[in-house]
Amino acid sequence: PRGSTTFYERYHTLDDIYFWLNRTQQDNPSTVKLILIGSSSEKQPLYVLKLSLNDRPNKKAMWIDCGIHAREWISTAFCLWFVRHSLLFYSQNPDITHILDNMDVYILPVMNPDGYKYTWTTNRMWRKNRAVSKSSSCIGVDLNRNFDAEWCTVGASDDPCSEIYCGTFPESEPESQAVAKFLRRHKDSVQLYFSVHSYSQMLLFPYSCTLDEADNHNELLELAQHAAQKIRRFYRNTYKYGAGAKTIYLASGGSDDWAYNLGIKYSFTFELQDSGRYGFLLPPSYIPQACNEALTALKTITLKVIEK
Ligand code: ING
Ligand code: ZN
Repeated sequence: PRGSTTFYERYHTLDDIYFWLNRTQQDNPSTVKLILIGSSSEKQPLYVLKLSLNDRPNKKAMWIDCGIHAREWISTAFCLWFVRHSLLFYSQNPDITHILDNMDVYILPVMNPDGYKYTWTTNRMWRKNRAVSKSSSCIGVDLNRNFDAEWCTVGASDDPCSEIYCGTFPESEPESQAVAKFLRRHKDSVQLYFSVHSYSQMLLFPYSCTLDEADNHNELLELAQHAAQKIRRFYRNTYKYGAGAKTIYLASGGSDDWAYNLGIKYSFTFELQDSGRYGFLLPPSYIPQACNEALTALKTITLKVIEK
């Protein structure tokens, strides 16, 4: 199935995704690199795929992570979709060509491999990672509450049994620590950060951890607004947009707030389809439109940032 369109219109097991990562690298040896950035608490590898379609000097970069929450399968499907789109349409589609001529892309398709695997084998609605707690028999930390952004102050819990458990300290989890270390090392080149979730159809930006506005709030608002308008025009679908705290809810320890405070001034969390009918159980037949909507948003924002 790999290589045919239909592969990207289905959800895939963790083993399938590891196989796909290797094949994608092997089939594109000059443009795709696999970077091992760490491993999960159950020792699954965390692979980042680096797309570098052109070797201009001093290129900027963007980061995309998917699958931070295990049950949000459309998120991981989007990372695969993005890679396919990039490799297939570079030098065909002017937008993706312009983006990849100006930027390298780091893509982490499954930030939470242990949780993702668990949603395939045992509990489809699992959200957290699968870390064992010292103080409780409950399993798992919410990786999007484990970053060092007003850690565990609001919209997070210090109860290991909670779905929004923040962990024992910021970056206590190998998955969040691997991402944070990688981005700290690459922060001078990484200009854009995207974290992909579902569901609720929103384009969010910092802050989620406080009601204070980000320094460049108006700029982020305008970027998100343009992206939402494009989705509405092309796909007749509605996405809300705004700072996380006012648009979805106050929540500390999120990756986009942390990346923003690190200095990545264009930092976004996308909540993909749908708006509640299927929720996390989005049927595979919705994958193409859901991914194309997110792709439209990502491209709209990135093209505008490149022009700045
Ligand atoms: N939503 C995000 C969550 O982790 C979010 C919303 C974004 C929180 C940014 C904090 C920072 O709760 C989903 N669906 O997971
Ligand atoms: Zn999520």
